[in-house]
Amino acid sequence: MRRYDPHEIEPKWQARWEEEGLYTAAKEEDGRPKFYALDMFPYPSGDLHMGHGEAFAIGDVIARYKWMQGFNVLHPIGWDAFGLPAENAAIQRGIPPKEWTYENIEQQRASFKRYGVSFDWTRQFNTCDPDYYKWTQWLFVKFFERGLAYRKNAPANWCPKDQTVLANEQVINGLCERCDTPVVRRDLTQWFLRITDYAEKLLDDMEELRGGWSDRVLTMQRNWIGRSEGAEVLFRVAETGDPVPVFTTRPDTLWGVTFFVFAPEHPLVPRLAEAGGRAHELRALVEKYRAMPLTSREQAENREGVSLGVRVVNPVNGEEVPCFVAPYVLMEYGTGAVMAVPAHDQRDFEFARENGLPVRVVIKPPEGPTEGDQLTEAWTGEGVMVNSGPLDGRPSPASIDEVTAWLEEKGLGKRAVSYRLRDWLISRQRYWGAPIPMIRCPEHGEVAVPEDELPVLLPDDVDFRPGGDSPLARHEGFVNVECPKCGKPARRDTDTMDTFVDSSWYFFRYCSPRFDEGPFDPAAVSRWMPVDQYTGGITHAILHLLYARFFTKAIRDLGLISFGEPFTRLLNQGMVIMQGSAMSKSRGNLVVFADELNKHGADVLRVSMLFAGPVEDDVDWQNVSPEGVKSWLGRVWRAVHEASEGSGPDAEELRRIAHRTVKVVTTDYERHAYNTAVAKLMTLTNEIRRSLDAGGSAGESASLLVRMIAPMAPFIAEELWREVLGNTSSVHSGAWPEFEPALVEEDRVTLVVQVNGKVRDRIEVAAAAAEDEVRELALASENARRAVGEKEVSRVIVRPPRLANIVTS
Ligand code: ANZ
Repeated sequence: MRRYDPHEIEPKWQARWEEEGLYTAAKEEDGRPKFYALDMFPYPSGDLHMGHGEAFAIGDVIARYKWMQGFNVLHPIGWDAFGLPAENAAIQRGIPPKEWTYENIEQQRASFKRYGVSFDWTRQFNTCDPDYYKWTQWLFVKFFERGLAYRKNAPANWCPKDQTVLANEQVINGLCERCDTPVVRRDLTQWFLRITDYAEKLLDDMEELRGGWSDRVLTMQRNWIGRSEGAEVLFRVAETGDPVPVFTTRPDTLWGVTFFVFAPEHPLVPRLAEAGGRAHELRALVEKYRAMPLTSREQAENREGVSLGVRVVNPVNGEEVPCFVAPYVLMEYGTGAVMAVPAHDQRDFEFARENGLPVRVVIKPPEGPTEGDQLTEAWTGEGVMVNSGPLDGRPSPASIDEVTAWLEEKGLGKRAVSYRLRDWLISRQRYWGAPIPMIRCPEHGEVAVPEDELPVLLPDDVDFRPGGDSPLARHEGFVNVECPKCGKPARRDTDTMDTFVDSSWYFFRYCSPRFDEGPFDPAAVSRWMPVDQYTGGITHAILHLLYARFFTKAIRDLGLISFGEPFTRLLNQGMVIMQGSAMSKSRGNLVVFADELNKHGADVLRVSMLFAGPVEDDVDWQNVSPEGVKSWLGRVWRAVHEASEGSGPDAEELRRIAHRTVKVVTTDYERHAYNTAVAKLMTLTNEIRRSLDAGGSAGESASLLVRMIAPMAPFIAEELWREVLGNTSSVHSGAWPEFEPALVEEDRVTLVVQVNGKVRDRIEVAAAAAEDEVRELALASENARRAVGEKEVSRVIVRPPRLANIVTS
């Protein structure tokens, strides 16, 4: 018998599959149901890393399993090839970004092939290909024509090191997400996409995604959009008569307003400071507040602020209260002004204490002090209303509606909804991105580049090093153009688009990647979309997914498609870490994917990643055991060889076990529980071994085993299937096994799962469940896992089939 040598069989099948065109999705309707399996496409910054090793093993198992079940699978790949990582790396190495990027793509492509990923390579594209970004630009122009893209002067987060603007979400604790440089504020005129127009739809349509997306991700999206219901209330400046609306979620606290706060950027601030006779003192302070990075202002511990010297009139009681400017009020939220209720809002409370302002209780807490000057913190709960004129004695929650109705009646306010979500700033002052296809004409203002002149190509001959102006702004030939409307001299926009724009529609392009009459062929999209299963890291749980959802809705409103959600099901795998922390070169705990691939081969590495734990959990490389997996696959190899030599049917008992395994492993594949599937397949391997050792046959069971391991370990499965079991067509096309119902019927008993002797769960199991299976089931129990919590499991005492006791240390 030949030895199991991955390095011999893997290159062979890689070449054969390519020759046979096994993974090219059918272009035409062929009677099979479609399945669009999508993996988040990679950045080409260097070769693949361990994280890719996990993510793409999962994505590939999903695709292959569907293939074997008879689906017409679309499993495409491309590269998210624009962006700062490529540009910075290229700057450090002195190679043009394009060259560097395409070299890395080739390297990653070769690694994917060695890893046995079943991509349809005929559909590959990269977002930096002019054939792709032409359509990114086209979509931008369509958005512009519909008023969804607009240019405005706005304060922006600026990273002095990367020389670019950052979105709020790219600023972490005041530092640049990429290089940890403190972020400063700059006023720039830039392009925005009006995602806020879709805030309500983005929220409402999440209903469609329930069940297909994890609650965790849905909650993250919901919080990001941040919908608040409340009222807009009209205050008036006593000295000038200016109306000032405020957004509040607590109109029931209107009688407790003791001061009023404006954001430093509020347009009324300069004029009011003038009116209050404080213009001079205020200017420098307001500038200081404005310069604070937006993200850190809200959390500013110091509740500083300055008096404006004017007062506003509270519409409910005619009371006049003093006005301030403070950095904790943001211009981007609500109306940029706040009615301050220190007794019931913690930030207002801190501000009042810091600045010696009165605190008036209007919602009586059930216990504790009720006098403003005795409070030690704001009371934000419910209570009975006091000091509130006509509403005294009412319960506070109910009065929110009453006050709002009363305000509406008097014309002093109205119901209002506010969102945390901001419009999406997409201008980047960098070279390696899709140029924004706009021209600025002195006469005609912002003019879109006409469709027949797209793409606006990125010139190759630029000085792409950062500093001062952006590289494109320094390129005379690029900048100076004629206005498409009047032909007079005009200037091109020299910014490029945020790469999140590129990745907001790539999944449409895969459906018809060479289509040249539009971003996609509507017929192809209606055939393949929406994506049936999207797989990728939890790090993209908010932005990428929100932007992709927004694009899908906007594209629908352009009339190009008829659905509004791009991804029916979403799977977020965990990260690959090392001894509890992220792998990195500087920490010295980096495991290099290519080295592991060279050492173990693709099948062993793939199964090792899948066996390491539930897909959603982080995988600690420390606990990954390629040696263990290699020895299992070696056992499979030998058992299948031996089984292929025998004749006659498998023993009844072995058949029962094998068919039962088909049943439970199929369920595991359905719920992406690959780790438990591997455990069950290991058990089946042992049973086959035992039968063979006893002189029995195992041909049927071996054939079932090979098919069940095929999605995870495609090379060894194909070798055994075709070369050893003598099949003529690939194991990967349409051979998922079915079980015989009569063989899987079994007696069920109740397994009691204990943690440290306490009963935590009861699970129905087969009366014949083996020790391994019982242990697996016990460890997989949600209730047991909750009881174990952070503790370490030291051993599991198993008395199959009725008892398992998990002992922690
Ligand atoms: C008075 C009040 C009394 C408030 C009270 C809260 C509690 P959410 O829930 O996050 O939507 N606010 C409004 N605009 C603001 C801005 N531009 N910058 C900072 N804070 C702002 O928060 C809504 C509340 O945040 C609003 O309701 C307002 O304070 C404040 F007992 O009004 B509230």
